[in-house]
Amino acid sequence: MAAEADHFRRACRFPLPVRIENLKNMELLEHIAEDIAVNGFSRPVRIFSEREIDELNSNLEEFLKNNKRADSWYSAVDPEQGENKPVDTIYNAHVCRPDLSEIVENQHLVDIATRVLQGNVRLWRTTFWIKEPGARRVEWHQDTYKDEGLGSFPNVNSWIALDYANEDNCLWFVGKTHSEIIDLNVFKDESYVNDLKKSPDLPMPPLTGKVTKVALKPGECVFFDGRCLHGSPPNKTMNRRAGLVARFVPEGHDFGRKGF
Ligand SMILES: O=C(O)CCC(=O)C(=O)O
Repeated sequence: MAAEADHFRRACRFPLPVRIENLKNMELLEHIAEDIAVNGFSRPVRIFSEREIDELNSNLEEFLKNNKRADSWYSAVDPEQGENKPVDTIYNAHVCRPDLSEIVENQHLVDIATRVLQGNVRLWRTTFWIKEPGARRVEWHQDTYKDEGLGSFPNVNSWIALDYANEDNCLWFVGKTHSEIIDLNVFKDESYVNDLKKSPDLPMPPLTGKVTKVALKPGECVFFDGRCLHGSPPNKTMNRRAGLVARFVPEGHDFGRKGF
């Protein structure tokens, strides 16, 4: 993380991580928008204070325990050895929990999405990503919703850390990959698939590019274009690593019947 932090520090005179209140400062908003335009993902931004995130976590504790489900869509290749517990998700919890919809439709998040997408936005979907100790990697992917046939569309995601997401289990991005859709055959590359089989770790991506690991503390957030190639390593820590992602799209974007 040190190299990435240095890169951001050089690019911006604000200390890291920047605080969401400072977004009233248009200059900072511009920096975040520029991060995403250039690299596909942003520097870490603090959304909630420690007290606020502790309170949110205690309000969510039972809900997460009772509603999380083992997911599998992100996994094309199982490792032949090593721990490989599923990743748990909860989709669109904001629809039934007004406290969550208030959080994800927070004006600061909407302001960033509006600036990045250059027009009015709407919240499209949310997902809790819950990695208990031993939960597997999320393989390298672009959020193009292949199964739903949604393809490439303008979007901005805010992934808010509920727990510590350290360099070894946070989101990893390959910068500058958000401007085109990667051919699915790239993910079938023999040496990449062999790496996936050999070990439960997240291998190097199947294309050339700079990998940046955006470590976050509870209450911090990374913004990204879903088309920026991303993934996350297995959770080898003794603690849960959970995050809540809110996905924004242009207000008038029509997904047809499937995308709601
Ligand atoms: O939380 C993770 O590990 C994966 C998140 C992700 O792929 C996403 O939000 O699109």
